[in-house]
Amino acid sequence: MTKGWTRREFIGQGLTAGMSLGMGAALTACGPRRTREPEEQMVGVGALEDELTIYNWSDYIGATTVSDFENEFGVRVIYDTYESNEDLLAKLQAGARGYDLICPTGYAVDVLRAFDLLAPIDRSVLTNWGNLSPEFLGRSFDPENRYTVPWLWGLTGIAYRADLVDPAPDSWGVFLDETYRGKMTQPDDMRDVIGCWLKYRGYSGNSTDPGQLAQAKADAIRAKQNLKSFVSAPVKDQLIAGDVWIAQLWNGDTAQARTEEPDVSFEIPREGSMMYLDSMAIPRSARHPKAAHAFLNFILRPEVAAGISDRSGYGSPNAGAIPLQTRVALTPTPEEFARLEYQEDLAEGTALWDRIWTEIKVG
Ligand code: SPD
Repeated sequence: MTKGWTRREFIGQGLTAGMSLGMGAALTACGPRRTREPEEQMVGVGALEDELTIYNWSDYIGATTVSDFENEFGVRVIYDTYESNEDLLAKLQAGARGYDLICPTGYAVDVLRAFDLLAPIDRSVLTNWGNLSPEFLGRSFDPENRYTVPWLWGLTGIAYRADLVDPAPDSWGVFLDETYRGKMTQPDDMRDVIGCWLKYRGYSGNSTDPGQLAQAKADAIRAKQNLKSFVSAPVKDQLIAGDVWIAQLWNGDTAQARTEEPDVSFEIPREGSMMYLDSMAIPRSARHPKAAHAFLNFILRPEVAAGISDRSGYGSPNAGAIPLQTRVALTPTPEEFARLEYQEDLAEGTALWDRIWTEIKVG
């Protein structure tokens, strides 16, 4: 039903369903859910299509994952990247149809499913499925894993230059401190920025309480005066160059920066933080479902999953990959794990988050 929607129609449908878009970017889910019954997709074992188009986060794959797949399966891969769930959703919302595989975060899967934009996965051809660790299966955004294959998990924390910052920042409150004004960044990511300010005040990073969100907004606007910018992936180079000293950043991106600049360190703030699971999914408009399934089964091989985790610095949900990894990801201690909270769908609270994020960005 969503195929061929214009942006305006999509937004209109979203608002009808109780959804909203902030800054022309965030497509988020709440309100009435899809009506389509669960279904099976049977892709069978026939000849693969000769092409596969993947749309993934930047810096989020192994060094040879794509070329190894191309060589073994004789499929040409077109690989494109994005920097946020909002970018991904906006692209799909604008009617992009060329993608065979995408990599949304859990709460974005909720949105895609609500709009019936995902095709079910044929698990019968995923012979390597059993390598996945059970703790990453059956998450709330896809309880039966009908639509998603876990890819990587990560968390947001504070990356900083240990040679330039003293003491080490251990609180989200560092972004309110003028000492490092102009040398700090936060990601261009609504869920992470508002989430951190909620955590700072002791609330859930998924809160939809208007009073708590008003407090988070006030903190975020105050912190913004001290920021160089809201920036996501490019901040790695800025940390390496010393243009940025303190950044709210994801653990894997921090690990990537650290391979070039050993003084890049990482802290999980004492108030706690958010974690997430990103998963591969097949858009309903995919043109190469057999090749997509072949790729999914390929990345479920332990050695392939290990290569993806090693290169990106993010945690692998593949239990078989862990002993094969050559680089240990920046992994939380059990005590730090206890302070982490999964980012979940905001449902009816989405419109309020969108509005607050808009106000933060223009405030
Ligand atoms: N460079 C890849 C970063 C992937 C981050 N994905 C999840 C973001 C959740 N807010």
